[in-house]
Amino acid sequence: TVRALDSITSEGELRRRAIHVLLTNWTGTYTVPSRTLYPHQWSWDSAFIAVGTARWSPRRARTELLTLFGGQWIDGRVPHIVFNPAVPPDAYFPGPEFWGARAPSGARTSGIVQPPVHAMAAWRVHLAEPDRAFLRRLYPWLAAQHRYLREARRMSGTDLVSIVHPWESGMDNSPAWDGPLAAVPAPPIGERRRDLAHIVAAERPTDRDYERYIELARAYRDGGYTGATAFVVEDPMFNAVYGAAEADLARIAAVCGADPTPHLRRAEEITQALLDRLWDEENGIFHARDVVTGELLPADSVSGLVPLILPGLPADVADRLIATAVDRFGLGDHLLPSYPPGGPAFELSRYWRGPSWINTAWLVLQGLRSRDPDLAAKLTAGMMEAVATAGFREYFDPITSEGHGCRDFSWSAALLLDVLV
Ligand code: 9YW
Repeated sequence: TVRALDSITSEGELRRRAIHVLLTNWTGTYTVPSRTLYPHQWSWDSAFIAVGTARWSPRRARTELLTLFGGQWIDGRVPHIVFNPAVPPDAYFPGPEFWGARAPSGARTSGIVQPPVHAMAAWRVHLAEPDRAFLRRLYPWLAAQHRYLREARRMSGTDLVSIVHPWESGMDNSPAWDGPLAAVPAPPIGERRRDLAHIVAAERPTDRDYERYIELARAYRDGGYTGATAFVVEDPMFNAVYGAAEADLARIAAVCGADPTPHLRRAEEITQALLDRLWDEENGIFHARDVVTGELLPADSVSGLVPLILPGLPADVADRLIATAVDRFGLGDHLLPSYPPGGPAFELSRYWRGPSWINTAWLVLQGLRSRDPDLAAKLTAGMMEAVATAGFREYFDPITSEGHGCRDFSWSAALLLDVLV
């Protein structure tokens, strides 16, 4: 059976296999998320990959991040995909022709962003092997990335930043987006989806989802990659990561001889704005807010647990979040699902509508470690159990740990290496 074939027994073997995945997916300057599905450089994937790569080759981890920032735009944004010119243009859709964008370096890129986990990653890479020259090089680029978010994306006029496309959340087809997406007109895309050549349709977003993703991306592109789209949302994970990254930027600034105080102040402001605007006191979880309608979006998702990583989150809120994670997401029993198994939109194997992902588990783990070491140990064990059972798959059945999506998925390998240490 698949289980027997893929069963990995010892931690040493797990580590060896994780490094093997990262070696196989390394291109010389960056790591592809997957050889089959994602042949270019993805923004938040690279940050997670750098965290794990730092555990065995800090030099490669530094290269990974520096390569990604080679795709940064003048306005500071770090695009969600930096296209590899050596890969045939039709290998991935929507590719470089669709986005029609170029960074000052000449790199062809997309025009949207992903959760800004990069300062968190840079700090961890530095901790693995202190290198002040690396931080000095990256710090202005990280600061510019955050400046872009602050100046172009505070669309509600508060301290929270908005995403203008579900792809920017990193959780494409989360049930949280069902409401705002339904309001987006969806003409047929007339292009063949490349993902369905590799993965069965039942485990991926639907064609209707894709039609809307393409329509939103097209509208944003045609507006010169500025302003709003029909989808403007404040997402808890995106903002929590943004706040935690400001706290790490303060540490990086201090090493570089720069003033850390503006970063610390912003981390506090973002934390307070999350509490004011996205905390759902009745349900004990953070919910996304639709900036177009002003309404809080009702669906629970793992995104709403990620604010646990904020160093300044009040203890009573953290306690309630942990209770929600245990009661509704089964934290402690199995690997953290992307959507609660008892919820009305739950699907066992469809992408971000239920399956467990290693990266969101890792983010929650960063917030759990100091707050509840026992639960943190259980979550780590769940991550190890999933990959030991199924291999380094893209996502996992939250109940049985059966693997789904592509194999040899880079962040699953990288973040496992990080928690094995
Ligand atoms: C896509 C690469 C990306 C991730 C996203 C995940 C998926 C679909 O794959 O996006 O084609 O970009 O949802 O979080 O970065 O691994």
